[in-house]
Amino acid sequence: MVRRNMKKRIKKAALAATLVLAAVCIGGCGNKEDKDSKNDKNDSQQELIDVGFSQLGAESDYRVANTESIRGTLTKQNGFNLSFDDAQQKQDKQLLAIRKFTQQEVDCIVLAPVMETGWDTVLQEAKDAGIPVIVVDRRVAVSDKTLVTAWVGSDFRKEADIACEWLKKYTEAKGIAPEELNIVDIQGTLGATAQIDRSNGISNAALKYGWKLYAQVPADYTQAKAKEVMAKLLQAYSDINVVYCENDNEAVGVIEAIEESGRKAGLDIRNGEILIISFDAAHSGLSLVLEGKIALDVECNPLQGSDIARLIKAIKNGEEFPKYTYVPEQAFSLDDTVKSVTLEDGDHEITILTEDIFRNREY
Ligand code: GYE
Repeated sequence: MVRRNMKKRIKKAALAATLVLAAVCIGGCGNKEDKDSKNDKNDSQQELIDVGFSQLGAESDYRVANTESIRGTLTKQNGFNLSFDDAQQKQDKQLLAIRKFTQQEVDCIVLAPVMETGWDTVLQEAKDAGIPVIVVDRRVAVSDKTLVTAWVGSDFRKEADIACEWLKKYTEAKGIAPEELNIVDIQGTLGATAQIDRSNGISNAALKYGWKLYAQVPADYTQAKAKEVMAKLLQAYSDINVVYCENDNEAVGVIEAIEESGRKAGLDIRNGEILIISFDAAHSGLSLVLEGKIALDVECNPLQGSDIARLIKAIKNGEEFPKYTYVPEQAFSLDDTVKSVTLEDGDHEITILTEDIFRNREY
């Protein structure tokens, strides 16, 4: 054991040196199929790569799919020996898990952080031990950028901007004036990157376009909390006509609250329906798009396993790797009033959801 750790330490010192040379930012690279990571196994005689994965929780369908994607790819068969830790949405538990992985001298730590701040010390400890850290999904706000070896995840601000531009175009097409929109934002876990970027997206758009944003209330990305919060909002504001839900599980809870209050979720604002916007495009969300209850669902892609596996191997082998990898995403609606929206980086098509597309989705 002692000798193994010594050997690992020497390997890590060499790795830490090559990391600095190897990290190159070559922009986003797509989510290649899991095949890739499976193909490059010839590792039967090779040592498995020890990976510690600190997952923030199991609060949503996105999260469950994200865990499955990563656990399903970092398998022994693919050359990995994975230790998994579920922090149940508690940062303290994630800090403990990272310290444990550092003490175990794993070859790589994968961290899906519950919030942005508070990581400097533990990540410095991992770096001092020569352990590369791959952050996935949300981001960490650290003063020393080299504490993060690489990152894989989504552009949450772009997701939000697509949603807001769609709302602008849709309501314009229906002849609804900006000041007629009475919006509430059901926020995610406060301090999480996805929450910060999605909340900023809607508050900026409301300001820019003259929409009324009645309230922004956190609901921790869960169905139960969102239902509770929405029931109160419906009592406080009788003329809400748009709900911006920061994930699908929240949208499910919000729709329950709307229906229990005697109102309807749908696209016909003029006839008293409440228009729902959501994020993730998980199975639960897309089935509500098909039912016409969610107007627009912007995908947040949890399938990051193959990108992560590829990164770990590149880091280990001292090969070049991208510092930031963005997973591909699209936006879905049943309604074809808005065919595409234009952001600074160009046009983004809105996918008109069909039964076929729905059935063939991976999560
Ligand atoms: O949208 C939500 C989840 O950080 C992208 O976290 C993630 C968000 C996702 O629980 O469903």
